[in-house]
Amino acid sequence: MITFYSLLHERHAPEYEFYRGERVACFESSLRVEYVHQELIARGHGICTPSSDSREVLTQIHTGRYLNFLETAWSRWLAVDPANASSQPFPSVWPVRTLRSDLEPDNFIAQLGFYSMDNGTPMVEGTWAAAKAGADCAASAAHLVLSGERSAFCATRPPGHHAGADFMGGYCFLNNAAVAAQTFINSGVSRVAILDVDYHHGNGTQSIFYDRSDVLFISIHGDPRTEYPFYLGHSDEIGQAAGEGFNLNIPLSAGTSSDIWFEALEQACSRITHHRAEALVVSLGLDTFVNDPISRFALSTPDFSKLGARLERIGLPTVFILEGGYATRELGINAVNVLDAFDTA
Ligand code: Q9C
Ligand code: ZN
Repeated sequence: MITFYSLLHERHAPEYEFYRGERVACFESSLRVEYVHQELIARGHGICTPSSDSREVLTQIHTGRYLNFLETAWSRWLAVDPANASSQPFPSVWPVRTLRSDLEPDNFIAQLGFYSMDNGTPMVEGTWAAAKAGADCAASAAHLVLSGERSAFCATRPPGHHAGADFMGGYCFLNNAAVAAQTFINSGVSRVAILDVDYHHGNGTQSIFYDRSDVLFISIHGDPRTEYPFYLGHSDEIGQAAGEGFNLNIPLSAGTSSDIWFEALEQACSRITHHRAEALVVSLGLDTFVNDPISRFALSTPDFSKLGARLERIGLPTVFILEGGYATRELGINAVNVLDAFDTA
């Protein structure tokens, strides 16, 4: 399967995040994509650098002021104090209920909270360049599939599915899956489905398309009553206005077996067929893996082949976007198992 990849991902390499009150090495590391890249080459997949500029489509997915914030964040962090060059900014205050989220404050840390859903999404100097390259890969993959290729894969990081129209979170900055889906729509595809199989609910993607009927969003994920992102992803979220009926959440308890997970996948696949989708975007998180360090489903390495084969049977032109997956050494094998099974099904 043709894969889009940019070395610029390496420029997003924060040193630490917070975990249970302590500073720990980032789970979402550069090595993740390097393992995927290695495995793609070992199994003979072609690798391309992105050929499309996602700037236009990004303005359809994200607000102008959020994009401007992200692009200029690092220089304004340095403007606060040049010594900030060697430290990672984290938000510490958020506009929750009763506080105003219409007025952007002038203070940089207050802005960071204004545009963040958590304090778990560290930013560094190269974050914008890496995230933008990922979005360019997503647009490129959709264009390749529009030109007649059956499928394409984006071996990108940072991931995207927690990022909404005007906020970052969950290691995500730009919503790559939304970029791919919107690229299909812009080229005249009337109905697109996004299937999010990451362990965590794709709150950003859901919120971006929640009132639209042209993009069906389906997510299978850890129940938000106990799992991140906690505040979205329940089964009663079905879409609103024109989008009513075009959002499907299948939350499963932490600890769910792979048999139950594949039953949920059947439900998702039949909804995609029923929607008469013309193209599919898969938010391919591999943190459903049994040995994932921050997630609690039980898929095995062979299960990822089973997933790829089932997705192929949907029969649609498909763009795969890498999302989460933190069992770093196994990530390449698990990801490429999905792609190889899709290719050979
Ligand atoms: N501090 C994705 O899989 N919290 N994001 C983890 C460790 C957030 C995961 C707890 C998990 C976000 C794309
Ligand atoms: Zn995840």
